[in-house]
Amino acid sequence: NWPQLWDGHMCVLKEGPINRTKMTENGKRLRKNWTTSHVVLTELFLLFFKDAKSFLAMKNGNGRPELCVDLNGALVHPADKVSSRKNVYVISTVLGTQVLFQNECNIQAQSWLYAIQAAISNLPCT
Ligand code: I3P
Repeated sequence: NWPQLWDGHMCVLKEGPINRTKMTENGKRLRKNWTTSHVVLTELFLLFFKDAKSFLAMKNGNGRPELCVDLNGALVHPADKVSSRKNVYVISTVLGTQVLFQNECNIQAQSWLYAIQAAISNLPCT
């Protein structure tokens, strides 16, 4: 028996496709591996799914996200120097994970930045 992340009361603040890669885990740099994910912003977590279908499946009790970023105490800011891509932002968590996200469209990328910043600032550990 596995605990379920989705309790039916979780509120989706924003969702949609985004390019992302993990860059650091437990404070250690990883080799980047960019993929397109379906990302779901909730009040507590930024969830990365393979696609929108996988998110739907999880809501029905099947499966889990590929990556779950704890927003409590996290930081998000522009990260131009760590990638050759444009419109790259980094989320850093208290546990030493860093995830980069990127969109070719700067308005799209920025709207994710603002939504994530707003969610973080509503959490106790800021
Ligand atoms: C990496 C891959 C990444 C790239 C990274 C490369 O090569 O091309 O997309 O990051 O650049 O090393 P490989 O596939 O062989 O691991 P960006 O696209 O973010 O620039 P880096 O070495 O400058 O991090």
